[in-house]
Amino acid sequence: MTKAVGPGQLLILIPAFNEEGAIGGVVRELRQAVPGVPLVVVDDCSADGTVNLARQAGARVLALPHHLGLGGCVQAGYKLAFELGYEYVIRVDGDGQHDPRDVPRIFEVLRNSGCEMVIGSRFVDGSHPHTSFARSLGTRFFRAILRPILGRAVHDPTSGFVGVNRAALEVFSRSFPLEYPEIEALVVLQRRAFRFEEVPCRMRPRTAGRSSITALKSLYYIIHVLLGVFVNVLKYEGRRRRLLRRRTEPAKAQPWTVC
Ligand SMILES: Nc1nc2c(ncn2[C@@H]2O[C@H](COP(=O)(O)OP(=O)(O)OP(=O)(O)O)[C@@H](O)[C@H]2O)c(=O)[nH]1
Ligand SMILES: [Mg+2]
Repeated sequence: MTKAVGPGQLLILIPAFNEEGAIGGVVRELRQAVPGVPLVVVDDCSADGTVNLARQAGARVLALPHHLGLGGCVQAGYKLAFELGYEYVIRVDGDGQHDPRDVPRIFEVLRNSGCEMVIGSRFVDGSHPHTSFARSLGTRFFRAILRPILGRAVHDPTSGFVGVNRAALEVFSRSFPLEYPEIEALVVLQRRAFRFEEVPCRMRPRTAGRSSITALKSLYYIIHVLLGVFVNVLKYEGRRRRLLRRRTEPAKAQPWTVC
């Protein structure tokens, strides 16, 4: 792959796991929506025809040798983009739920707002698209938890339709939650005083493949992400206190020196 040079360079990252029913269409739609923008499908060791279909449709494929799960899969893509020198990365899921026609708007806000992260949000304009009961309950719950932590509202904290700039890319290529990464990633950014913006986006129902978030997994999801969020908050508090202590402690007396 050729190295990206100069500012304004965008890479589209598509995590995919067993998405042979959708991946070809996703890549083709993206090529229409953002012609000329490089597309990389990060294949999470799929057991079906995802890799071949993605290539046939015109994407580059980073084929992981082992299954890493969604967070590891996205982080592998972030690392690649960072190493190649890209300025911006927009993640679009390989299941066809994100509408590629929204990518240019996310990119525009990413470039012009100076925010480190731009989230394609289902709910920002007050609309209530059809989502499962468990999913909408989880979204409400995490909205409430995140508000005091982030110091502002976030409407769609579980959205995977996310653009990042190079500063966030650098952070995420070093540290990114392995499972259910979207919510924890927001807390990781907040610890660095990074800003985010939400852009209203269409979200389509899945027409092929299977969602990772089954009813039973929703409970595991909530407990797992809650723990991750609090560990991140505690880490941040610990670091903030140490910094404050260092600033307020009187300077240690210098040992006598004989001249
Ligand atoms: N399920 C799953 N998806 C993965 C994994 N690794 C990469 N992915 C891809 O990550 C994207 C998001 O996965 P989804 O299961 O659709 O998760 P989601 O979009 O948050 O949940 P839904 O709204 O229920 O679809 C898809 O493009 C998957 O193909 C993995 O280990 N498990
Ligand atoms: Mg999905």
